[in-house]
Amino acid sequence: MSSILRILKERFYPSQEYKVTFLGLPFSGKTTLLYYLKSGEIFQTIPTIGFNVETVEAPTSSGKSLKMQAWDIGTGCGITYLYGLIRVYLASSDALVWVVDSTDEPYLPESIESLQRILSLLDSDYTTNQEVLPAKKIPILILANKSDRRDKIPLDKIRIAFSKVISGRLAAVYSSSCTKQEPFSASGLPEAFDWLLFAMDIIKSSPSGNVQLQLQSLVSPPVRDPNSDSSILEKFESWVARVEADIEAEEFVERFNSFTLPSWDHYTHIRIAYVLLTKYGRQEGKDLIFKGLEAYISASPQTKGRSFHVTMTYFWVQIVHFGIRNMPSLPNSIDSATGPQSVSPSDFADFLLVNPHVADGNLWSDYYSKGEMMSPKAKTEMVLPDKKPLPNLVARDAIVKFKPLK
Ligand SMILES: Nc1nc2c(ncn2[C@@H]2O[C@H](COP(=O)(O)OP(=O)(O)OP(=O)(O)O)[C@@H](O)[C@H]2O)c(=O)[nH]1
Ligand SMILES: [Mg+2]
Repeated sequence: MSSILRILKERFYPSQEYKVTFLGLPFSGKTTLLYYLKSGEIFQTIPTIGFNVETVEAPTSSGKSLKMQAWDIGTGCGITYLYGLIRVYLASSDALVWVVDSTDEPYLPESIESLQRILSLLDSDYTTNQEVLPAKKIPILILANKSDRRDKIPLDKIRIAFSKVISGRLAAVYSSSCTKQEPFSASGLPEAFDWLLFAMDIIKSSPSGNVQLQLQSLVSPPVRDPNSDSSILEKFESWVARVEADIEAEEFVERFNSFTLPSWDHYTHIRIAYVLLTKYGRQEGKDLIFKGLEAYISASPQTKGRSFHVTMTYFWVQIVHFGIRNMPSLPNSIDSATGPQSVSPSDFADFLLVNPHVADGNLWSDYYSKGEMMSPKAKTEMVLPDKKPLPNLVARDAIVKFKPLK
């Protein structure tokens, strides 16, 4: 199934450039780095859910520029639940940039352990292949980030700490910083990316050929890691397959309005939100979702025993709207008042690819306690989250439009 993901990734994000995945624990600075490379500016970020995909040009100390399609995998919801997805996305990457918050000593062991786990997963996927162990071949650039801060861990200490994990692999540790604190500094990056460019060039021209091609020709099924939350990955992959065979958006809306949808489950809810928000914009789309769901639940035999839940509906509308904003090229002007737009099913596949977390039906529990979400009040009126705030669209849009926050 993972091959479906790889094919879709290629279809929506074809690229002649190197494909590089930015990963690391939450708050390490991945998104700040991505948008610094994209625009030369430092933006105020918010924890990323879903992915940010940008074609960026990194400076190198040799003067060559490294053009790459960069995937910033948001770990704002925690990295643990993403391992299954990460291994799939990494399998079609040319390099991994592992970002470490070098001011956060208590979390250094967790950062090392997470990288170790990801590399072991990659290795185990391919142990049946005699010729190539991708995790040993894909260059790994470890950035000891936030090096502008006085309380940083010394670079040598970070190098030693990561040495065991990266031994035998094509890997290097560099310090880096991206900050708008005075004096403005973005340093260490040219040296670090020079190494990365060099390393990727070596692999590309290595006698064993292009790692990418070898990866694609592998047919062995991935080895399951019992500790990894692969259920999300499986669900997500089944969704992607489902989109391919799903009815067109127009028919989907008609059948929603006539209470005759092919099924009534989490996938259907997300597609309803996606189609109506992209077709009618935020204001009208939200009203149609609320009214439509309420009417559907009271009229259709498919929804027997269910009742309409205001806060849950609002939560998913917000997550889907945020996810649409996450897409590198917005399918339609979601906030415009220009009237209904046409939406193709492939847009929805693209949306899922960048926002795989929406397949997790329990995502709300990152924001709300069970007691709060299941309270009678939350059912009938919008209740604010009691664990952490919902993703903030205003801040996200500021990043998307590349306007520095004053
Ligand atoms: N001082 C300093 N702060 C930084 C640097 N890079 C990022 N930050 C700050 O660190 C915080 C987290 O940065 P993000 O880029 O959002 O981190 P992230 O890794 O994308 O986090 P998630 O999306 O949660 O996975 C923000 O407040 C940034 O301003 C840096 O080089 N120096
Ligand atoms: Mg981020």
